Amino acid sequence: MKQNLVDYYQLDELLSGEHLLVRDSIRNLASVAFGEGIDKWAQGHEGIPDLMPKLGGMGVLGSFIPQQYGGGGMDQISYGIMMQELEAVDSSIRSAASVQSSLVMFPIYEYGSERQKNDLLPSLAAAELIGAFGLTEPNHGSNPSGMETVLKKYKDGYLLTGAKMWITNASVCDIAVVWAKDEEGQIRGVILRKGMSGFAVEETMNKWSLRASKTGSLYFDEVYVREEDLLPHIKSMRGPLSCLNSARYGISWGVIGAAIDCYNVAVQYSLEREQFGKPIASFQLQQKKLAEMLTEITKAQLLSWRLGVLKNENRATPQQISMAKRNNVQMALQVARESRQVLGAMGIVGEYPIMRHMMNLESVITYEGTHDIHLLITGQDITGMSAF
Ligand code: TGC
Ligand code: FAD
Repeated sequence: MKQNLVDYYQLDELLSGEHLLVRDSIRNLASVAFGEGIDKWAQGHEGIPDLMPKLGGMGVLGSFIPQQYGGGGMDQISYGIMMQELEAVDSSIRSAASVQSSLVMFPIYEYGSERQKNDLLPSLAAAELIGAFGLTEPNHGSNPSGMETVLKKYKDGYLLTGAKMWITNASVCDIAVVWAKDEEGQIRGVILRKGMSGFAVEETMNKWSLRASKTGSLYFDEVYVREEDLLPHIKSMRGPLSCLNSARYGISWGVIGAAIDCYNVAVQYSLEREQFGKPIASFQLQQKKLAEMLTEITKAQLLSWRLGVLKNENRATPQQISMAKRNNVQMALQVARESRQVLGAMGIVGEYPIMRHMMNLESVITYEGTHDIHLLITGQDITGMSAF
């Protein structure tokens, strides 16, 4: 994997010394740990060996969680930069880090009891525990409020019944933060542990996208959960949706990494490949592709950087996050498609990362809210009217 800097608007000047250090070190660490094997793992639909311990060792799990709970105590821009450097290698790697950080550690930190935080967050940061986040169901994807997974009062606790589908790290998780409706119709977060009676997992195979990531289903057949297994400080859809804000923000940065990786390969290839006695880089049509890619990457960088500043100040709205997630994923997918064309037939082989990024991004444009849903969120913000 080869990844050079793309900094057309001197955005590095807006980053602190710590941000630059984070970027350079995660870039190197991720490249060494995963760069060489990623094509083989993705082609083989294999899990990445020791993925979570390696991510834990890099300090990318819960980088924004305070240090007293084992996190990195870093700011939101550092988190975004980490996601960018991981996704420059493969979206599967960023996925694993964003689920653990934004979808498992974040809700425990934000809505958990002091005991839950002390018990779980340091182990999640160190990857001694692997977490999963269960919101999507077989019948409810874009509309999670319709969820059918239920919590019914039983003795001193509850019985959890239902199923979640398309869950990253389902088959390898030690714990799962699962969202369910209680008898009053309130949305509750439940922390399940592997091995609980009635809790089963199943891996989803045969994916053409995110092939190096583990995806699966979670099944709950009257799983007995104690009161202390519930997140005490949230009883609303605001719980899971606020986790999505954090993950979507990270994705807005992450996909820039994938786009830059594709763009760099396309530039290099166009300079080296000759047709009609000239480098293909000399043809206007190829230059148009490269110029547009660089323009779009630069615009996406500005969006994510500004969003990071707002997020650091606790001022980023969910709607602003939707705009950045939607724009930047679409941008990265477009860059991957155009880059693939620059490489001609060579664009489809595993020696180059482009096709793998492109296929991965087909999932990224769907998960964490589809491209359509994020547009409707913006539409609602403009008009005040819901078109869901
Ligand atoms: P709505 O009635 O609008 O809101 C219900 C309550 O939630 C609040 N809220 C939010 N709070 C924080 N952040 C947000 N983004 C929020 N959006 C809404 C809202 O204020 C209200 O609060 P309260 O206190 O009044 O109860 O909700 P709705 O049911 O109409 O749904 C709105 C909609 C469609 C936008 C939402 O459901 C949605 O975003 N759907 C997309 C589903 C989605 O993104 N699923 C992702 C699953 S996780 C995943 O994909 C992980 S991929 C992992 C990987 O990287 O590998
Ligand atoms: P649907 O909601 O059925 O949508 C199908 C199509 O209809 C889409 O194009 C959508 O945009 C469109 N549509 C839906 N509603 C409207 C509307 N009102 N107006 C216009 N168009 C509409 N979920 C988790 O909870 N945890 C995870 O860890 C997780 N990991 C994932 C990993 C992968 C690899 C994938 C692919 C998905 C993952 N998901 C996860 C699930 C993901 O969040 C959902 O796939 C996503 O929210 C969309 O739901 P759906 O697939 O059911 O599509």
